[in-house]
Amino acid sequence: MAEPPQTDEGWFALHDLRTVDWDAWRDAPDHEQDRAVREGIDYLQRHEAVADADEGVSAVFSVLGHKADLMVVHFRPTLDALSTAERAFDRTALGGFTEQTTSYVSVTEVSGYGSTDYFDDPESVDAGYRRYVEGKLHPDIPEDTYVSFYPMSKRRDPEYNWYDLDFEERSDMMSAHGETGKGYAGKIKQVIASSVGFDDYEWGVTLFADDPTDIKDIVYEMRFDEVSAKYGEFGQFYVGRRFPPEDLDAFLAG
Ligand code: 76R
Repeated sequence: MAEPPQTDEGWFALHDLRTVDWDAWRDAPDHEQDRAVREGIDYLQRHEAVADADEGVSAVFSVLGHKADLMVVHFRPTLDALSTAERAFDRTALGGFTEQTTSYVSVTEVSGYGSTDYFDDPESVDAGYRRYVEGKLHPDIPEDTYVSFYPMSKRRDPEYNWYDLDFEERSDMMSAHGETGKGYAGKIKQVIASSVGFDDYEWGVTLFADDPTDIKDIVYEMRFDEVSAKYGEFGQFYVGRRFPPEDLDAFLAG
């Protein structure tokens, strides 16, 4: 058997994607719309403030195109907390105007393809590296930002089977991947979360950027990295923009 990398896990993630029933929304009387906006803002503010758990982060995004209108992203310490957050949205008057078209469940992950010092003894690595790992396991979400979310897997074809490769070979490819990624320092923030055992692909990738072209550029450039070119398989892409809960009214009016 090829050797799996060591991993460490942090917060669990739920990407909750919803369409708005615009016909029902337009037909609804003012007082129902007002209640939906009020309860929606209250829900989003409370969850962004993580009033429902000890720690975590949440954010809401408007999504372009037909696949969804809204994406609510939650990171929480447990799957149970995510489940509670998901159900609480359904119970709001806003939830009644939405349909959950898809969703994605995962857990933030770092893997030991590089140095294994952190995995052998987290105390042995320097504070800067620990902060770096901590930021991956317990990410924040930039405020005024574009987002791209997509699930992906590593291929398991007879010719290209990632899970059959020697550790060394995978490690070399991941390090080349990391080098490409470093070229986007300051432009792209990525959250990599494993969905093995939780959802249909193996990872959920969430990219944040001030400039959406940087999202296009990194995904395109990485297609030429050996690891993505030979072993990457991708699900659907969702692109959107974060908005503050107080702007829910404007989102629904628009
Ligand atoms: O060196 C390090 O500390 C980290 C190196 C690193 C790992 C191990 C790294 C760096 N990534 C790692 C793991 Mn990544 N990443 C993606 C995508 O669309 C595509 O083709 C791929 C989607 C992007 C855009 C991205 C960005 N990465 C992973 C894994 C787990 C693989 C496994 O365990 O087999 C996946 C699925 C994945 C996918 N990666 C970086 C980036 C960026 C910007 C970096 C460098 C900056 C940084 O480390 O913060």
